[in-house]
Amino acid sequence: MTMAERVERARALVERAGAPATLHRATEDLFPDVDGLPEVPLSELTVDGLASGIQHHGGMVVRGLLAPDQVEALRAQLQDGTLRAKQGGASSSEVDRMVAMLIDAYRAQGVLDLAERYLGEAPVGFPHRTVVKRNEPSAGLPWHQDASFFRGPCGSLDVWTALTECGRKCPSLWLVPRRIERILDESQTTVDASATVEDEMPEVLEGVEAVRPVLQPGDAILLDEMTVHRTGTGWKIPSREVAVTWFFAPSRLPAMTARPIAF
Ligand SMILES: O=C(O)CCC(=O)C(=O)O
Repeated sequence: MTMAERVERARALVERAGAPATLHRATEDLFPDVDGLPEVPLSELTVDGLASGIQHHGGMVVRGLLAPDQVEALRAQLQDGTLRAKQGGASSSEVDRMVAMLIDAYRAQGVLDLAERYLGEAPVGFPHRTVVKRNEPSAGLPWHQDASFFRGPCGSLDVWTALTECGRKCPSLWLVPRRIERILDESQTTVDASATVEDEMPEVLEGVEAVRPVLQPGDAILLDEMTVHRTGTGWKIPSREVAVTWFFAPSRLPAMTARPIAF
């Protein structure tokens, strides 16, 4: 599917969407003894585990979310650097191929199916938030919640997958391993650091320590728009490579200027 076809298909899904679909709720914490983020191999990832990780711990680590051959195929697309469609969906054949490859990999690994069961509907995304990227040390985001950018809670799912080792020689993410139910700074609309969020951090971190998972290629961090996180620290190599996709229920799509895409 080209990006234009994905935009068309998503338009139909969003038009058809009725009342907000029900997000899969974690009735209990399936990882009560875990202080940081729960970790499971992909073969043990269930929708209850996912809900528990995100809604009780602020996120979770999934080992081997992408297989080695999928990681290598995606990395091979990065010869010319980051591949990202424009917000409006303007694309190129390289970006179309990359998105198709990423979505096919998610489908083959059961991630699309899991996202659908968790979100309550077949998911859609945004073109500029479905990305395979190579970052250099100058890149990075400060502490934030994506709910600030999405203008409120929307029950999303973010899959942040390392394509190179991330955490020792280059950053993964720093995350607050607890559920935060309020938006710390609703006016944080850019990627600039927010003094309000910085002021809130001591309270947000009271009694817990921020975590910075060490990921092997193919390992992923799963989080949502309420998770307080930032780019990790510690660059010892020139670049890192990562695949990031935000999944949304069409009936709870944030009001963004970008046009959604179907997977
Ligand atoms: O990739 C990163 O370092 C940060 C990504 C992030 O925080 C986000 O997409 O919300």
